[in-house]
Amino acid sequence: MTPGAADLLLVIDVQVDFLPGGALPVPDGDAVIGPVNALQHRFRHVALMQDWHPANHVSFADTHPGRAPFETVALPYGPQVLWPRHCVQGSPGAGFAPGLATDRASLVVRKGLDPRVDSYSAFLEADRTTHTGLAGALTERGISRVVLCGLATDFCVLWSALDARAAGFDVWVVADAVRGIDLDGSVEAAWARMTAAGVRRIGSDAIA
Ligand code: VGL
Ligand code: ZN
Repeated sequence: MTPGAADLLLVIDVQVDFLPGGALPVPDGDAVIGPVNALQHRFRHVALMQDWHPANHVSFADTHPGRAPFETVALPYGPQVLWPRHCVQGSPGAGFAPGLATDRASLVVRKGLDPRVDSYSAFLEADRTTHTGLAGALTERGISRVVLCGLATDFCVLWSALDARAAGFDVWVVADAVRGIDLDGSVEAAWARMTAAGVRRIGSDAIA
């Protein structure tokens, strides 16, 4: 694939808290930084997503007395996995990973700002009603294909890929430029769901 004017590289949540040593580390998460930087040079359009939560966010285990990280609770919009506190607005952990190139991105979009609603997806919050505005921004720029990379394969990359498909974009995920959290086989399940939805898997060596 040779990226052109209608192709966008969407970099999901390559942030300090998702790297080894961070608050919600994705195993081997720092391994995506090199491939993501290399990919950015091949695209005219690059957007960076940032998980950006208030300190009292509903996805944090410590917002729910007696609950522990990685438990699931029932919220008005459905089941919610509880996470260690991560990516708190303005904190060092919410910053982009050191070494991540950020200078070529024309869009930086933050998600998860509503204290009551999580948003794994770059497009639609977990209430499945509130839009981030990203689809509109891409459509206005003439983007028809979204190529995803970043963290985490089984949460924010998965939901962003599914919602990009639902919004009508052609969607590819760069297999060597993503890493997953993997709760009970969730990485495998994520690939199956993405494939079933028509998301295509590609290696970064096939993008030039
Ligand atoms: C993510 C869990 C909680 C992600 C964000 O970026 O995949 N996962 N918040
Ligand atoms: Zn989060």
